[in-house]
Amino acid sequence: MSTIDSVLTETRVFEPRADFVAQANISGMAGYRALCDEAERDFTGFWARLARENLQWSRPFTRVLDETNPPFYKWFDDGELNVSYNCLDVHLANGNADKTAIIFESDDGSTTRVSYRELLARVCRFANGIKALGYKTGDRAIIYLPMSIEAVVAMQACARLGITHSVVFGGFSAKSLQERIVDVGASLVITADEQMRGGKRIPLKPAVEEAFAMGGCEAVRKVIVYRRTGGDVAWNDGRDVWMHDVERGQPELCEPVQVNAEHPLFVLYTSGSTGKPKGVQHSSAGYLLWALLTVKWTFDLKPDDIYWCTADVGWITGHTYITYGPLAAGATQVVFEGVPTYPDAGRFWELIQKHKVNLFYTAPTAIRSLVKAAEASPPHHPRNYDLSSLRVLGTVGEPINPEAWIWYYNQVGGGRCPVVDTWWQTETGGHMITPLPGVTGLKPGSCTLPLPGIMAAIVDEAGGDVELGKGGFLVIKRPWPSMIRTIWGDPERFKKSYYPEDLGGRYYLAGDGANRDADGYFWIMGRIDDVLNVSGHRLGTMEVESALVAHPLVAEAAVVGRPDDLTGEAVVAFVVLKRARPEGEEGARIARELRDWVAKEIGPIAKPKDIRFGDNLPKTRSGKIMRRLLRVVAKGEEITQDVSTLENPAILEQLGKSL
Ligand code: 6R9
Repeated sequence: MSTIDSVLTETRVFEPRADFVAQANISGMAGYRALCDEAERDFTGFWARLARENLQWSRPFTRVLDETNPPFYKWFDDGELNVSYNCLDVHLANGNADKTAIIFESDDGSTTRVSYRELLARVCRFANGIKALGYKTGDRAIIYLPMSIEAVVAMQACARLGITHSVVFGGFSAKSLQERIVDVGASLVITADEQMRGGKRIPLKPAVEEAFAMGGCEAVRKVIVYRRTGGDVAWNDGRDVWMHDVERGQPELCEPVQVNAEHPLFVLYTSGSTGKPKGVQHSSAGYLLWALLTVKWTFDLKPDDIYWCTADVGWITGHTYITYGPLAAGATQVVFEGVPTYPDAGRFWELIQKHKVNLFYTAPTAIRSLVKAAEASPPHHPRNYDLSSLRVLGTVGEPINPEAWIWYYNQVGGGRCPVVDTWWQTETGGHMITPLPGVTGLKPGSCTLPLPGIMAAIVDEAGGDVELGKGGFLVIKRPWPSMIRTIWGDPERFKKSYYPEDLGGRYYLAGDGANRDADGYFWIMGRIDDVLNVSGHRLGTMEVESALVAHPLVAEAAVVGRPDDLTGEAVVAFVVLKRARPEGEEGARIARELRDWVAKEIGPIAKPKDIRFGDNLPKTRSGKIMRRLLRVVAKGEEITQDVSTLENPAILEQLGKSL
């Protein structure tokens, strides 16, 4: 890794505007440095202060960080609190009972608003109902729901009772659902009859039936069903119960169960390097603290802001930046059921205009597809909407190529709004490396600097620091409150995956390669296994992708390595053009043009040996490109892996064809 040379040539810097800095929650480099210095000087004192100032404890902690059994760190571990109390009740006590908590925008465009008072009442009634069914602290519930107020209610109700939830994204298959029910040992499943996406009904409850038919789910006593569409569903009388019947007649007050700070709030499954998903276990207090602080810091949230994160609650982004962080911060947020392209490609912009959204958080893959859509359909270009309410734009999930960044900044943000490119992971619980809108000069494509208290660094194979400008492994040298506590049921795997002995067993290994420029800014090069070695030169797949996407014809590109006799590895590029997929002679001509382009942008070494054109790329339902599959396709091998998590499996065959 130490020989990675960053070949990104991005040099533009966008400094924060003085008027923004003046009003920012963390104001200017001096404000940022003061917090970083405090953390350096007195690490535990820094975190203790923040935890005391920002959370309501039913039993105050006296111990801050327990490092006696690394890497099983504990935070605030003699303290007690309730997460739902800290997200809801606190706002009733401070005069915000009637403030809107959620503006729910359904697929068909109707809007429902709930205030903090109403949301608390719903959470309490549902929690009381679950309690009446015999559930209690320590039980595990699987939540398999569409984007809805009900999903937030279900998660918060679990938190209120100390029931550990595990949300399974509604797009996941019955098989994935069954595996998670079994692994987490769930005794309760909360689902819906169907979900609505892009004007279509998609069944959910039938997948639960299918999962049960696969066996292993015998511990599940009840299936609670939210009636979303009223569609016909099979019913098991002893086991199934409607959500509205569970809530009916229940009191609007439910005493929160005070749990230990380390109590597992949730387990969320994520892909690892092997086929079996890992159940990432998060804590209660440490997790919530960072969810709350990062909402205030990264998005510069103000009391009157309208905030919108487009993620699904099935992903970590939806957990931290919809269900927990914004509510703990007392924000008003949009929760959106639908998809960005329905009824047309202007839906996001129309929603920002309609609800006067100030803080907008989405994924680079969404931005890239909207760039494409805006070019194909000029009426739905963001310039045709009033987006003047926007103040901060965010991205998450993958590196953003500078071209998409610039489009986002100019076309969506009107050249006025800072773009916070937030690097973090399911395992980190919240933002780790990100610009702060009133602090950091922005460089398109860089997630810039670590947040205060986050000891991010880049090291070599032996765990030694590398010099600025040299690439390496991204690590976090000290524990932080919202970190993963373990892999559910597999502490050994937790240790091996994230605290490898080669690095001394003390550094958290993120699994990303990264580089730091002369200003100390971090540039994420993609997953370690996505770094290519071509003729002894290391290349980030992301860098080649950035170069390709910079070409005027290219909408999206994914690059993988393929073993090559001559050069060790060869670059294979999968490309989606802004126009129809080219074939034959035309395809060959455009491929040549793109090769020369990459050679010009980066250097001849990065020239893709093989370019395949597709109508689309294989993506998970969360929008991540499945490079693992593309590597198989690039080698011309048959796909034997499970492709059930793919949004569009048919695309694989098309991409398998050489020109
Ligand atoms: C929050 C989330 C984590 C992986 C991570 C990295 C990539 C996320 C990024 C980014 C570059 C960013 N990633 N944010 N890469 N810049 N701003 O996405 O969690 O689904 O666990 O993915 O996503 O490779 O390691 P998760």
